[in-house]
Amino acid sequence: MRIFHEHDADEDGSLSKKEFNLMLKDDPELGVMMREKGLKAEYYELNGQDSISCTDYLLKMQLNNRLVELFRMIDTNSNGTIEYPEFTAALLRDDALRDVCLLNGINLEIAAFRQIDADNNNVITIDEFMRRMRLAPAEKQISPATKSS
Ligand SMILES: [Ca+2]
Ligand SMILES: [Ca+2]
Repeated sequence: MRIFHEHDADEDGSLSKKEFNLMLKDDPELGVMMREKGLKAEYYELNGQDSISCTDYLLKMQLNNRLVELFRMIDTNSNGTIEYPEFTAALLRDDALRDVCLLNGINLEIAAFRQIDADNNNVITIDEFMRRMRLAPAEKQISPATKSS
């Protein structure tokens, strides 16, 4: 990830928000690549971090790869959005979506679809999906037993 290091002015292995945005500006293709992986600069900002390390960034790209794969798997008619029937079908079909929902604190008992469909227009876009899903199985397993409340 050479471009990452090129923008790491103080060479501490991480980029500040400013450096990160400069990197995106300097390399529009990187932005396109991130976009393809459902990763927007805003997601990085939403982390509330002051800087991001190269490792973290690559991990995030990987995590997003998995989420984008999942999104495409749910979107069975490949129109780029998840409609309600696709969502319910995916929940019934296999555990992947169920696991991801539970991992991200989505209550499957109460209108799970609406919890992801942020603007309530009855379709889930990749943006809404990525904003809501911060964790993917195998990246970080949260044991339900650790939550006491
Ligand atoms: Ca669809
Ligand atoms: Ca929506």
